[in-house]
Amino acid sequence: MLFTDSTPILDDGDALRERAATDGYLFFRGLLPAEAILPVRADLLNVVRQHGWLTDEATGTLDVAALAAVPESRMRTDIGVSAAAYDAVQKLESVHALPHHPRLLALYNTLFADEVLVHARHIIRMISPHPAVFPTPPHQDFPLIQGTQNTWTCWFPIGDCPRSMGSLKVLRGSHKLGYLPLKPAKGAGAIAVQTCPWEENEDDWIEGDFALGDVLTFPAFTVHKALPSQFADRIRLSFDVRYQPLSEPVEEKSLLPHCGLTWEQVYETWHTDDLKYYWRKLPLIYSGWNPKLLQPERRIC
Ligand SMILES: O=C(O)CCC(=O)C(=O)O
Repeated sequence: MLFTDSTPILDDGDALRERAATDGYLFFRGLLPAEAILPVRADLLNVVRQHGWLTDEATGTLDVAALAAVPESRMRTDIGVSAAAYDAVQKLESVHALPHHPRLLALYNTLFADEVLVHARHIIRMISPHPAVFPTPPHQDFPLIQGTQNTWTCWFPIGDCPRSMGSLKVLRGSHKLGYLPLKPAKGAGAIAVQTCPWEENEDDWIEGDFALGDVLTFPAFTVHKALPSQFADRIRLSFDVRYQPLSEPVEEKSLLPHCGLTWEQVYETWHTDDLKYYWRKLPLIYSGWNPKLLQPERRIC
């Protein structure tokens, strides 16, 4: 089944909450303007080019042999490129500005009917055909992020991303299941929810061809996974970023960079100060971290 476009109810908080309570996701066609995304795409591909992997910018085609020569130990297999390339991406000011786009802030402000906290930890996937990189397995974000259960993931591609390029799909209604036991898995996060009877109904998996600007968002218990890419030589660029009501607890790792760098290192070449440490000015409530939530259970249902 295909995503329902919620653009017609974008400004109606009650309608958004009602639909999200039923489906466990919201999808918006063209929410982000091309002029907000294209400069970020250029910045990301510039990093890929500097590492010698890009052969065609328009399509995001890679020199597969050059990328495959990067040893697995130097890869960020959850991201799709080397750790060094990902550090360079995390230093980009444009990457940290995009999640604060007014259209995203307005969406979550309407959805939460509350002030919005943008998590500072943005994940920039650059899913590539490197042999150690696998499609993201079916999982819930809550064990990985914790804090309030009312944290929403926002997934959007940085360029067109049809299903054939490995876009994200969600299991409709799975947010109602609460926390699901885990098993180890290949792919981003390295965990998957255990196979359960609800997975047998393929019709409950909702998917779609994303065009530049389309946005998918879902709460912390919604099961989601990536489709396998049909392209042997293309990079899939996407953001997954997170938003929550400001008045609810946040786990402190959500405010750290998604790489080994410090914020001071991330900020080294920025031209503006507005977004530096923006969360320190906010009245945050912190929650603890429960490592047990990430421990795979042996029982398979
Ligand atoms: O983009 C992907 O492949 C994974 C994204 C994801 O798991 C998420 O948005 O939480």
